[in-house]
Amino acid sequence: MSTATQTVTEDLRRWIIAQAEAGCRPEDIVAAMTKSGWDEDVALDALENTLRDRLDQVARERASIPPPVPVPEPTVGGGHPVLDGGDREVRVLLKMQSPRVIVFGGLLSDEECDALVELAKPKLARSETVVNATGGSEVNAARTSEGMFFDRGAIGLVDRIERRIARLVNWPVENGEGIQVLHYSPGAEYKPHHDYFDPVHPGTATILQRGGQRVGTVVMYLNTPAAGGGTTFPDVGLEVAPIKGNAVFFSYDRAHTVTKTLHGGAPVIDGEKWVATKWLRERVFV
Ligand code: PD2
Ligand code: ZN
Repeated sequence: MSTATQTVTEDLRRWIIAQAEAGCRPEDIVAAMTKSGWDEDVALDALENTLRDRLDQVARERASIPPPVPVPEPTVGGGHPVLDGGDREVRVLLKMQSPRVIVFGGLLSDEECDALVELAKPKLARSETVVNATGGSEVNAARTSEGMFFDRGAIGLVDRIERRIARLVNWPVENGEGIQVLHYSPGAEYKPHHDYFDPVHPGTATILQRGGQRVGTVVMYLNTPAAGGGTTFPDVGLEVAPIKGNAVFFSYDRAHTVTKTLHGGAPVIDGEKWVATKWLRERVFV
């Protein structure tokens, strides 16, 4: 092969990056290239340019990760398996560091679950998701559930649950959005998504005026579906079983995929599913 005809293709660049990221020494990469017919000068140039571009790319990606902010965090460091929810003891069933996920056992009593479902039933409407362009909301095929919102503190029951959650996750009750109750019929699901608002979308600035970013979520299971309906975290292959009265809490200290908080509601296979979701903001939610 003559030097003049040797063009550095995208495939070759990808191969060089793969070798370097697998820990290959530069001299070994060049040796492998010359062995397969590359001129040594061309190989050296290709290596240098490719790795410099790759380092620039990694630096740019790192720079675009926003700095972390304080997030709600239950007092689980002492290893106590039961937490004081103020008016109720709540069990810690699972703790995961990244993503930060904690599964609570018995956050709600059966009676509280049933009461939330009955209060929500007459008010259900097809669930909407945020429209990124405007900050408004609309019906979306990725979210085939029906739902309704309770204003914060709307009734005694809601207020009591909100205060229990605030105490458990050490986050002011005022920073919480109103509780949302969702109902899924068989086949309904909530495709994987992040609960934070993506800063690149034009509508986000408007949404953030009401208390800043979301930094935590509590999904409470109000019934136990016959089959399906778990809450999935695809980045780490975790699925939380939807058991009546239990809840999954997760936090995200920046609006970025590094938090690994991609999550979804798996399709309900048999029966129906009821949940109540509480989203927590950085500041007072007005
Ligand atoms: O219903 C669920 O399991 C679920 C899954 C993912 C709820 C939400 N997200 C949510 O309300 O944000
Ligand atoms: Zn969600």
